[in-house]
Amino acid sequence: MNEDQRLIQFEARINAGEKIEPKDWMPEAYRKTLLRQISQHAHSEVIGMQPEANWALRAPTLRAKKILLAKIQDEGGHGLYLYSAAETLGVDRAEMIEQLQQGKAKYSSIFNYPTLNWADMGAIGWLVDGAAIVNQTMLAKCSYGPYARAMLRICKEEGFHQRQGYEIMAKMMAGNDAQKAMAQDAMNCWWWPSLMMFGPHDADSPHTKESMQWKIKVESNDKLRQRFINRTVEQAYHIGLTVPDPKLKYNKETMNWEIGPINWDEFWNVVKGNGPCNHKRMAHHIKYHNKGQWVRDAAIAFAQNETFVTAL
Ligand code: BYC
Repeated sequence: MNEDQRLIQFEARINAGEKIEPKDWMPEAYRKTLLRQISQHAHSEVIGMQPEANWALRAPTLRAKKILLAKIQDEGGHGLYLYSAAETLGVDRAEMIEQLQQGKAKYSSIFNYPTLNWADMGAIGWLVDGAAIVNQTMLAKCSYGPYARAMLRICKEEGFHQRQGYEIMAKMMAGNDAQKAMAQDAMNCWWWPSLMMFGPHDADSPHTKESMQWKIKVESNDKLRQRFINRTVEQAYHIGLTVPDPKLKYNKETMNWEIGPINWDEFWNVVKGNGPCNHKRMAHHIKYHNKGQWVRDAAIAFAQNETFVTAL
């Protein structure tokens, strides 16, 4: 078969709803897009541990601390599933991490904002994990088998994360005026950056068309963002939080909550490395990655020794 015939067969498999597996033939552009997206996703999970770890030693109760520690550990696990899924496309984890540290690979814009008080933990769980679930439930239907399967496991855990965050917000909104003000402040800080997590509007998204054709994404950035808005506005109202958007209005015909304009200058500024915490996040990652070098060396030495002993 020549390249054109292979492409026709590949697209027919995708249109028939089949999963593409690592050893199957795939166009180079499909492999590259997946590698870019899955590695970015893996980096996001790992960098996303940092804003939450900031509160691991300051959680207000033992219960809250145990839940937070479990959540942070889950995020590390998600990173591992995702690096493993990305490795099936022919690049190893060390190389992906090098790309991240050299600024050649991205991670989600959302993790460049600071977590200054406990309500920020609530907002991350409720809004950030809430947005991630909407995006990842869609990605569980992705045409690439290893990515889709990783998403199934991740989404189950994200459900708990989202409820953990909503519980923190609901508790604060049932508290005194100062606690209510903290929760509202966190809502004000995290609402717009959470909407930006879904990426640029469809018309400005260079990858959406091809990614949807190959079912890497099965729904567009705007469609997912709208689903998240509709869910979250109701949840905010239920516990007495105000959505920080004076233009927010319900459209009875489309049954959608319509929002005011998103500040895309802020988004691109953060993506380009100029958000409030970009430098801090990367410096922390590099420092602790280097500190862990002895663990990786020891693991490799152990594996080599095992091979040596088995060979004897
Ligand atoms: N941040 O054509 P587009 C979590 C970039 S972690 C930064 O729409 P695509 C959690 C995009 O890469 C879960 N960059 O791209 C963890 C592209 O740039 P390049 C995180 C963004 O890929 C710990 C350009 O903009 N979730 O839940 O078709 C604690 C044009 O965009 C962003 C994921 O990673 C962004 N937000 O669609 C708590 C989801 N958005 O590469 C919670 C996986 C866009 O051409 N990723 N860009 O230079 C995806 O689903 C897709 O990649 C996106 C973007 C929807 C994000």
